[in-house]
Amino acid sequence: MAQPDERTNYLNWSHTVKSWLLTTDHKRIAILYMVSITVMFALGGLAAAVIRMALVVPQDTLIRHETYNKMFSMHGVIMVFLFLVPSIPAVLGNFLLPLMVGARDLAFPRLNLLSWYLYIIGGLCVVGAMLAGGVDTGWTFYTPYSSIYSNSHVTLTIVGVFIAGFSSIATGINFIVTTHKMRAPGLTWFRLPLFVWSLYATSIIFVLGTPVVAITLALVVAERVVHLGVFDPALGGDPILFQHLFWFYSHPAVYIMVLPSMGVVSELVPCFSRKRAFGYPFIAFSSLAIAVLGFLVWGHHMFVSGQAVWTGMVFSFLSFLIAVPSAIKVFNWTATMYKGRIWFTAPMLYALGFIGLFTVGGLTGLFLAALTVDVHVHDTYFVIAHFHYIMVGGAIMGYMGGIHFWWPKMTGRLYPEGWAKLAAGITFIGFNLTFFPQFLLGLQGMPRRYHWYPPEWQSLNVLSSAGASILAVGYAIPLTYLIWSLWYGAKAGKNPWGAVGLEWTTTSPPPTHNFPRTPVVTWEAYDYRDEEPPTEEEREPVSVPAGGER
Ligand code: HEM
Ligand SMILES: [Cu+2]
Repeated sequence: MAQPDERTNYLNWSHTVKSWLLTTDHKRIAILYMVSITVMFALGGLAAAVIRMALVVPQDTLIRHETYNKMFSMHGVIMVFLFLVPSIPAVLGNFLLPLMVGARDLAFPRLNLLSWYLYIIGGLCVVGAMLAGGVDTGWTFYTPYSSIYSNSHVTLTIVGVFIAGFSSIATGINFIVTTHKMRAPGLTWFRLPLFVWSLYATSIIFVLGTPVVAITLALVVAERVVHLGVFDPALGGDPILFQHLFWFYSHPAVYIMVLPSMGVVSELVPCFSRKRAFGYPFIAFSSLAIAVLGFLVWGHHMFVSGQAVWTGMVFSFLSFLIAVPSAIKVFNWTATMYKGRIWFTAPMLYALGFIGLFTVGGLTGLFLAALTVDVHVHDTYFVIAHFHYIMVGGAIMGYMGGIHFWWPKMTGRLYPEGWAKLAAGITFIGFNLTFFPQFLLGLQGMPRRYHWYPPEWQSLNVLSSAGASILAVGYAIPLTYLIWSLWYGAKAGKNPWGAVGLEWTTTSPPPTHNFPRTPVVTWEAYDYRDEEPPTEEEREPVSVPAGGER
């Protein structure tokens, strides 16, 4: 087998800083994003560590309450806007979409580079605001606190989130156009990998939702700076209007965070069960259904805001509906595994972790969607546990699974599988130990965002903090061996998992233009007919000269 690193590929054709900072290659931009979001994850994680340390004792001995408020705000803002939202789309999506559809790049390569710069500028504003003294509004920026009373760095933080929002919009437009226009000959919509469907659905939310939050946040700044009067009742405004506008984006945004992970899991499960994906069209359309329904349920965040009870009931009902497409996915993954020859690789362990933990998150979402239950547990640790089960247990597990699955493709190197399995196990245990006690705390009435609590809640809080330290170890191990593998890892062939999908037909790491010739697709998605992984020759695509078709 020809060793990939003997030829030029997207990584080694030039090593200059300029060739990286001015690249329009989707694969290099994906790497730039991967490095930047990892830094953000570390910053957000640091804030989480301070929060959990402070909560070990019922009274604050470690930090003052202003600092505590700033820590959870910084944690939320960074994790949501600068880590989870861009994570899978901007890293794995950027890298894989053109490879998966058999194209040379995204439709608008320079827009792609611009999106990274916007992300960096936005990120610098947010980090700058943190360094200048921080923000204390929570990631939700609720008015009138954010618009009138807070004397922290609300404006700079919002400017950062606003700018980073445009990077999401640019990515969304790029993905939508690429999926429509750049598919290789023979790659019909229903032959697309399910990951592409999930990116497509996510992109719809990017394009339709992000402008709303951008405008809303811009209005908060206008209100702070020139006292516009949109949210301030004294000036004829309405503070509840902010909540409507904010959640109109931010509920769909939770699906920005989890849909791409679902897409990753839809790739991993068939590959490591050596079976065709069960119910392909259902998985594909449930992504679109989630994208559409996601825009109709925002009021479930506002059950106790004083909105009419009838309105609450409608939102409650609609929120139950959105669980249906999520459940369809879980059902189909399970059915795909049924009677499959399951191969317990590290990526598959993460995928299994995703399925279990996402299900817990989704089911507790239904508790919260029940109007009468939510009145009791709104703004308690129950809500915190719910969304961490989905965003950490789900979205981040999916991201880790995807990184482990495609790492050999992205870098041309293999990582030590034993360490990877160990890390997946530690993550799973640490995660549950951190967040399961929070369900119990929430049910006992512990409110979120408080740093003082009665002593009877201490043991559960200590458990949670202990779990967080284990979780941190679970994330530190992959960081170490993945970096290690860049120099010392065994060389990866084209297709170490015997997976189907166009990205596995090119060398690892891929050449700058992805495929020597434009591939022609003659097979259906997830064509895992044999129990044994197929050989490389069997998966070699039929080829026509590059550019010959379009
Ligand atoms: C089965 C689908 C889901 C349902 C029915 C559901 C329901 C709910 C409800 C009713 C709340 C409001 C609770 C309250 O504030 O009192 C909530 C909060 C939340 N959910 Fe979900 N959810 C679902 C899925 C998700 C997903 C997929 C994510 C993330 C990827 C997510 C993230 C969040 C977040 C971040 C909050 C809290 C926001 C905040 O107040 O800071 N949820 N969920
Ligand atoms: Cu919601």
